[in-house]
Amino acid sequence: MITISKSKFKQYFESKMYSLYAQPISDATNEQLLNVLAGVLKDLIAKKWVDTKIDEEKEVYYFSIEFLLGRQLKSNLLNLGVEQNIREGLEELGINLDDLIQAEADPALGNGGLGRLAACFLDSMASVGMSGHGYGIRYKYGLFKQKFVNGYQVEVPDNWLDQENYLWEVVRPNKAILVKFEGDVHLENVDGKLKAVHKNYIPVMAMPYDIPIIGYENSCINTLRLWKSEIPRRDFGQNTADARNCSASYEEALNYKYYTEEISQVLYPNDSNYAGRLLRLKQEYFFVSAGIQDIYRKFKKHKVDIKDFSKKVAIHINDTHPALCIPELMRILLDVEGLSWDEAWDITINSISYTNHTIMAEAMERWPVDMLRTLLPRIYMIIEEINKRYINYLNHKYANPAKKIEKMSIINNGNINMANLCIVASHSVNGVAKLHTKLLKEEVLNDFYIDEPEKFNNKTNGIAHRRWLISSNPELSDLITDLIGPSWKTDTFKLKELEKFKYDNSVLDRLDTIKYDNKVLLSNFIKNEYNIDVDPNSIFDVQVKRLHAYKRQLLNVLHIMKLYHRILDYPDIDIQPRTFIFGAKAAPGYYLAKCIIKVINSVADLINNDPRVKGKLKVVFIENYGVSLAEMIIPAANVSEQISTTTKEASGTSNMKFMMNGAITMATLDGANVEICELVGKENMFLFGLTAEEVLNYNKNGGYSSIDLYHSDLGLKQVVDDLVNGFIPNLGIEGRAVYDSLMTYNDEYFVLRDMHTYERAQKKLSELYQKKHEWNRMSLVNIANSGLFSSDRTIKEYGRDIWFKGCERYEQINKL
Ligand code: NBG
Repeated sequence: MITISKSKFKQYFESKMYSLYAQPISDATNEQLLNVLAGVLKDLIAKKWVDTKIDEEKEVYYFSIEFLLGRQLKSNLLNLGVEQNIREGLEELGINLDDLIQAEADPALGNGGLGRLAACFLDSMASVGMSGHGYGIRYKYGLFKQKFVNGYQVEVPDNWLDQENYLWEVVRPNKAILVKFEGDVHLENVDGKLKAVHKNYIPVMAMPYDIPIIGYENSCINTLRLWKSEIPRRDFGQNTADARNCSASYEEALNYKYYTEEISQVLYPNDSNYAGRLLRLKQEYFFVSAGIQDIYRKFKKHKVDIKDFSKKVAIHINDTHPALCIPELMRILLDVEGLSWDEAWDITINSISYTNHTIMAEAMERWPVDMLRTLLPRIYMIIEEINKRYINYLNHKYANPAKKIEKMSIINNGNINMANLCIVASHSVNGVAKLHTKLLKEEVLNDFYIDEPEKFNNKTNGIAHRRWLISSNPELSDLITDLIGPSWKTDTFKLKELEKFKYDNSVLDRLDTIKYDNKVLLSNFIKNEYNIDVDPNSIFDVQVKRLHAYKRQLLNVLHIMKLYHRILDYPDIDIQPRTFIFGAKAAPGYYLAKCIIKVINSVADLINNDPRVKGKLKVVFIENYGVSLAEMIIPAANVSEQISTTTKEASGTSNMKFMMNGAITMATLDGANVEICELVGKENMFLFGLTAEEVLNYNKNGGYSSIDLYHSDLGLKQVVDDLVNGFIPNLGIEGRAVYDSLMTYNDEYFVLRDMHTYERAQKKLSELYQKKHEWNRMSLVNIANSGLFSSDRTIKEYGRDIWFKGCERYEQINKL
């Protein structure tokens, strides 16, 4: 929280314009105005930022290969509590703040839920006043921009740094760090002790770029430190005597430059999928090594005994991508500090905690031993030793250890299993929603759970309600404050008080008007971008998330086809008009996902241009879904489609955002939909589909035949056949590929199996929408019960149960 008067602000703004651009305000472009505004804000927070860095009793470091930040200006203004004065000050200078908000680049340094969760966590750590910082990579190119050409996804590079520097970052060359790749490692006798000596390595410089993370109306400003890879500068003050000479010839120098810069060049566009590529491994070690060395350097300044490291430092591994934190910390403790293995191991375990984000086998990281050993020889030695000792432990503990070793060892069949490494070497393993954690304990990680049950815990995900409600849905936020006062903004459990207005029709009507206004805004956007007319009175039924077979956008579109056939068969049928809205990027190499995009676009073309539909159905696929679009789409949704195959979606987080904005959830009992259901009750959402037990049972024992189902249900057969019989124009081999996934490959994700109950639930929904007050009552109940999903709650639980457990600050965090 800072205070600044309008006149002071204008003064600062003008002088910043002169110092940065030597020109009057009237000559400036929006980009320049934005730079100037960010410059003024950075000046205003500078002192507080430095002060926050004065160390707390214990600090949290959150390592994540993705941070999907979204635009920062609006959220920074909100958190600093200065939006009003700055808006008015700018207005007096003839500048519209909203234009500047829109002009900001949206840094897409993440794929989906995992990266966005990391960004919400940063916001919450600062907002609850926790000293918690992020470490990641400053990718030159973020997630690709998506365009549709003839209904196909085309990927365009996301050159978000076209201005060289990011608005909010501060580069700190004096904090650069050397990261070593390849080379040879020998154990040498140095001063009577066996030490690892790394020679002939390739040095890469990690340059830190810091972004301030501003807490909500408090004085806490944390840091997200993103590393950029560079060729070491000549004045780089590290001892590089053992480094390989990579620049002997001109050509070698060029190759070397490429080798170093390539590392932070581009974000892997994969979601919930294991890339398995050397460059990815380089990225992982690059930011982990830089981060751990950075923490160690800071720690040494305090002159605290190294044995108390874990009392000062909590290191969190967001999924397995930063798993090399473990051997890297061991390396420093062994090779730099000279500790014994047992001492180093104790410190490492006590410092490190790990979150698992998926149970899907294709997302599990397994690095080939040869690849890792060549790229990171010392790190490999350490992993090998961890594995050796762990197998030893299993051998002693179990009467029949062979089976255990097969499943639990870290190195197996020439691969290093990164999840196993994380579990063995951390003091806490958590899942991200109740069902997910249960599946980890009882299925996927059952052997580990039996071995060390106390390590396992659940932390149901959350979202930054400041961005996803206060900022992106100001009308709703004002209504809530009108009704129950402002305290919900810092304590979202207070939203519960809204329930007392359940039967107040005037409140329900206001809710309805707000939703309508948001729908108008989205309709205007759709009209401008795609020249499609959508009726804001129709149900806005939304599915926005990455495109993945398990998320079942296919189920949604097949159901749309069913509705379409019904309208064709019964032209006078009275059905509630609906606008189906999709937003989804497919990983560039994920063929089936790209085919599904083509199917949805072709169906949209067919339906939107058929006069017989008479506007009862519209299908809109919004291109390039990302954080900024989500901020507009979610507040305008009536229906939130959360229809993954049960057991497959670890949590989901858009489900929480929709709920908080008053959408009703159409859901399988998967991920955090389970918690939503516990909160609002079955009667305030629409449930369908196989249960987790049924899915597990099919997976284990078989017994499902999509072909049998197809032959026994004519309506189902019709829409499946549409994929290949020419009924949908402009659909060629993509329709066939999707058809095959259902028929030839026995419908792995039970799309056809769940169609019947889905359809029934959709019909019920459609009928209910016509009863305005009942619908809005459900909407209100959803908002009122969404308080649990603030990521402030999630972060406090991490603090209480994982990061600050057993230390003095624990008590404090408990009270937050
Ligand atoms: C994703 C899950 C989501 C979950 C987010 C955040 C990965 C590996 N996992 O269900 O699929 O909401 O993580 O926890 O990206």
